[in-house]
Amino acid sequence: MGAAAARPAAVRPPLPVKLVIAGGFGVGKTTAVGAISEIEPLTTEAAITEVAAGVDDLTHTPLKTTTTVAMDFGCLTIDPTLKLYLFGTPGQERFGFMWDDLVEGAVGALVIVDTRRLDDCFAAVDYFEHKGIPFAVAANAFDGRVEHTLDEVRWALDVAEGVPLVVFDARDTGSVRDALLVVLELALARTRG
Ligand SMILES: Nc1nc2c(ncn2[C@@H]2O[C@H](COP(=O)(O)OP(=O)(O)O)[C@@H](O)[C@H]2O)c(=O)[nH]1
Ligand SMILES: [Mg+2]
Repeated sequence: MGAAAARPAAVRPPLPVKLVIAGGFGVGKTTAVGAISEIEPLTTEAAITEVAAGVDDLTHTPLKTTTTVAMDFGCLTIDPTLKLYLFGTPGQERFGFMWDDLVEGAVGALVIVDTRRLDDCFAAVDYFEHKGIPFAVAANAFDGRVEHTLDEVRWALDVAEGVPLVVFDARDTGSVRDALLVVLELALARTRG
């Protein structure tokens, strides 16, 4: 018997589980990773340039002065057996080529949407639908409210019946945690078949 097998369960390192935090520009991905990560989140924010300012719609995010150019990274220990590694996607479509690499090995995804800009959010939902990666959709309650009922959001984004849809606050640790647990449940249900 190898040394590893003889070790008691308590000292075994937690199982690493990769989850992706996706969604369009300015929906709250970096905010969510920052709210939940137990390590100082690694972000690749860069100042929004004059050029990008014309490309990325800042109407609803006027205070946003930085944008994620590669990804966000954070982690969260769920219990002694399980640790989540969170990978936040860059939101802009011109970085779309990175998504296939970023989702490699992920067991699930949380797709964050801003209900004031549903048009910008469809691409991310569509992406995970086609990839066959289990995902949940989380409407970020900017200023404590969402613009539409969840039924309207589900209809507008064409979210399938089996895909959980929740309202959350990207700035609130407990709220982000609850949303991630929904994704985890979904992923575990998938592995159990
Ligand atoms: N009022 C409010 N602002 C938020 C919320 N979530 C994010 N923000 C702000 O919205 C902007 C975009 O968030 P960010 O996390 O950078 O979006 P990302 O592009 O998806 O990473 C930032 O200025 C955040 O401070 C929220 O729930 N309520
Ligand atoms: Mg970001």
